[in-house]
Amino acid sequence: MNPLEHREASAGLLPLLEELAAFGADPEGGVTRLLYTKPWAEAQHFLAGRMRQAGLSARFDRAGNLFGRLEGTEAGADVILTGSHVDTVVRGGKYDGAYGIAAGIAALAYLSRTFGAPKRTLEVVSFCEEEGSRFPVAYWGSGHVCGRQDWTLADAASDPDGITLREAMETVGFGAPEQPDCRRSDLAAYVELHIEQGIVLERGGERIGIVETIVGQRRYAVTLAGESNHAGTTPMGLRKDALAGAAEMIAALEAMALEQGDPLVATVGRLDAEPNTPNVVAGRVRFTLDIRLDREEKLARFCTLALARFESIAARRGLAFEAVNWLATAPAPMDASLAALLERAGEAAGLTHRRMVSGAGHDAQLMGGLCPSAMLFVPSRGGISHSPDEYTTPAQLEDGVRVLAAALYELAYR
Ligand code: HGY
Ligand code: MN
Ligand code: MN
Ligand code: MN
Repeated sequence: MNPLEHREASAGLLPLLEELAAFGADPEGGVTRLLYTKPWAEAQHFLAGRMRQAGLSARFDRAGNLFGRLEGTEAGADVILTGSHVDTVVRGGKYDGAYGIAAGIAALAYLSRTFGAPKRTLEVVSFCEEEGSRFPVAYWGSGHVCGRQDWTLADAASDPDGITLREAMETVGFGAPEQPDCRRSDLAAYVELHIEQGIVLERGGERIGIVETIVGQRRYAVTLAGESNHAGTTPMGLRKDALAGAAEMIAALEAMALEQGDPLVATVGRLDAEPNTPNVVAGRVRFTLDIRLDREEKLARFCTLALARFESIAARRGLAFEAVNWLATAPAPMDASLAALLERAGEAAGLTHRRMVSGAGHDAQLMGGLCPSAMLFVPSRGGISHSPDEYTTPAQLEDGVRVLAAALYELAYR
């Protein structure tokens, strides 16, 4: 067996993915592993153990990012990093994020076992948070590694139960000033293996995808304040109904997005009405806004027009309107030479491949501002993700690890 075919790279991957999925397994199906919750902490400490078992040293930084390290022989050489995020959405799948971490651990263990110590140090990271599913902040892990995150948000951001990010972080033992700083300046490259979360590969029949650009993203928290009132005695014309106002805004947003056309997407994924009671006109509504496009100026313009439309709806209805911008990422081009390396590795493994845009946001989007970064996709069945039905076959999962191992070999051993 020619070790350079890296056929053994995925040894241990599948059981590791299953064990990881148990942390936050939702009785309704899927996985819910939100930042700084008990399942999150248990998963990170479990992964630290698996990294050490794989012969890596493991350490946490102040935000709870976990790094497994395979020391290189060339002192002072910058580090080659792979990995992804350990957090999930509510009732998400078992592959989003987790696959990139498990694959990185499997690949580093395989490379070390097969080729010994690398010239350049290899690390696999389990970023603490990427989704923005518990707190309005997203990319809390990679954002701090890149120096693009703001610690003061830890006190400004609260979850739906009113717990601040800092309180949650300290509850699971992170956020202490004496803990290692998150900022890295010693990275030569970042390569992230991830499920596609879309249907392009399955439709095209290719085995792997090489990401050229990750779309830009804006996230807002919108608050509408009207007047709670009696559902039976308040005439329609005298209401300041925050829920009816939100409904008009959401319908207007969808119409604007359809008019703009693909690939722009606009989503209201979370809505909380107060007092959320059948016989009370809603006095306050908070909802989230997630807008994405691969063109920065068009994305910014769409957001401006949408928020202006919301303001005019609110004014007409006598509602107070506030939109707080929690995330603004520009479209992120991936590193061309790393993309070419992944393509060559795919060819060498005899896998069909295509270049593509990622409609999903990823840690590589932020890492690309710090060091040359690239992303490798494997197919998602039916394009489904952020759902308990997220699925990728074992053979497809193993394809990805083979290509990742080949790319890491080129980057760290040659
Ligand atoms: O929302 C996203 O695109 C990513 O999965 N965080
Ligand atoms: Mn996700
Ligand atoms: Mn992800
Ligand atoms: Mn993502």
